[in-house]
Formats: sequence, structure tokens, C-alpha cells
Amino acid sequence: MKKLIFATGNKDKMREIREILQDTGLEVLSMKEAGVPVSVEENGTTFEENALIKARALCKAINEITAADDSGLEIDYLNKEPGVYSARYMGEDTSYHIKNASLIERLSGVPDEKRTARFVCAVAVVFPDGREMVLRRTMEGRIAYEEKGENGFGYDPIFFLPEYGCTSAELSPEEKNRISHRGKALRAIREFLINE
Ligand code: ITT
Repeated sequence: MKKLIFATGNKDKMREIREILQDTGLEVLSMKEAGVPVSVEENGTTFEENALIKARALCKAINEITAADDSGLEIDYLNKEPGVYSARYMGEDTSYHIKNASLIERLSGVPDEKRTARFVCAVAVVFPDGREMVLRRTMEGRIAYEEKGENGFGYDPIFFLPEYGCTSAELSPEEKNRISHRGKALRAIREFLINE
């Protein structure tokens, strides 16, 4: 079975990655499970650069096919903030309840049509022989007026999906994975790996 080792230390992401790639014939491992918890500075300016930085560092350390997810929330009214800084917004150790409240506050008085936002996910795959690929997928929505929902993680409770009439934290894991930035990016990567 082809092994795919993910350069992520984020348990919530890893749970979604496993759900999305289950039954695909790939053995999916986190870097911790593979015994090589690599830590790198994500100093790229785009999601693609950061995903490649993480996957390359792990590939160098382990010499197996590696992958990485770099993702975040772009809010149009805030010039696409927090963007690549989504995990670092207000500090890595600040709770998402506080981060979410801050973003809602910064959009106070802003009407529905100007609250557009998207989740972005870039997934990179790096092979020991030097081949690389990276792609990005998105999920469009709007910033809600209050937090709602207990599922998902991070900014999900404030990410309103007009077509569903709820936030991505109110979707079941299966529903979220079917339409999410991460679900779409990982399914596209899976196609690529199967054809390898
Ligand atoms: P790794 O780099 O170790 O993978 P990280 O949490 O630092 O973990 P990123 O740099 O890619 O990951 O930051 C992504 C952040 O964007 C994440 O911590 C969330 O705050 C947010 N985010 C990404 N996808 C999300 C999703 O599906 N739902 C809610 N928030 C999400």
C-alpha cells in the first residue's frame, strides 16, 4: 500500500484528512505517527509556498512520499486577512472563541453582501526523487454575526454557507468534507497519486 505522510501538527486537520482519504488505498500517517515530527518556519507568502515548505522538509527528513496542507480564511472586507496568518492571528495560543469574536467585531455594521469570505487549502505532495505538485481549492461563504455550531474547528463557527443556511461548524463531518476546501484539494491529490 502506498504510504502518504502528512507534515501537520494540527490534530483537527489530521482527523479531516483521514476521513477524506479513508478507503482510498493510501496508508495515511501523521508525521508524529511516522516518528519524524519536523518543525519548520512557515515563512512563505502564499498557501502554496507554505505547503511546499512543510512537505519538502518532511520528505528530506524521512525519504518517503510526503504531503502538507496549508490553509486559512480570507475575508474580502479585511483585504483577505487573516489569510496565510490564520493560525497565527492574535497569537497561536489564543482561543478560537476569542479570534472569532475579534473578526465578528471587525465586521460590525458590515452588510451581508460585503461579508464574503473563503476557506483556502493548498495541498503539496513531494516525492523523494524530487518531483512535486501543489494545488489549491476553496469553499466560498460569508462571515456570520455570531458563532454557531460545535463541529469542525478553528473558524468554522463563524463561516456561514448561504446555500445551506448554516455555518460549516453545523455541518456533519461528512457534509463538510464533501464541500470543503480541504475535501476538494485532497480528492484532487488522490486522483494524481492513483495515476502515478
Ligand atoms: P500545520 O501547519 O501543522 O498543518 P496549522 O494549524 O499551523 O497546522 P496552517 O498554518 O495551515 O495550519 O493554518 C491553518 C489555520 O486556518 C487553522 O489553524 C485554522 O485556524 C484555519 N483553518 C483552516 N482550515 C480550516 C477549516 O476547515 N475550518 C476552520 N478553520 C480552518
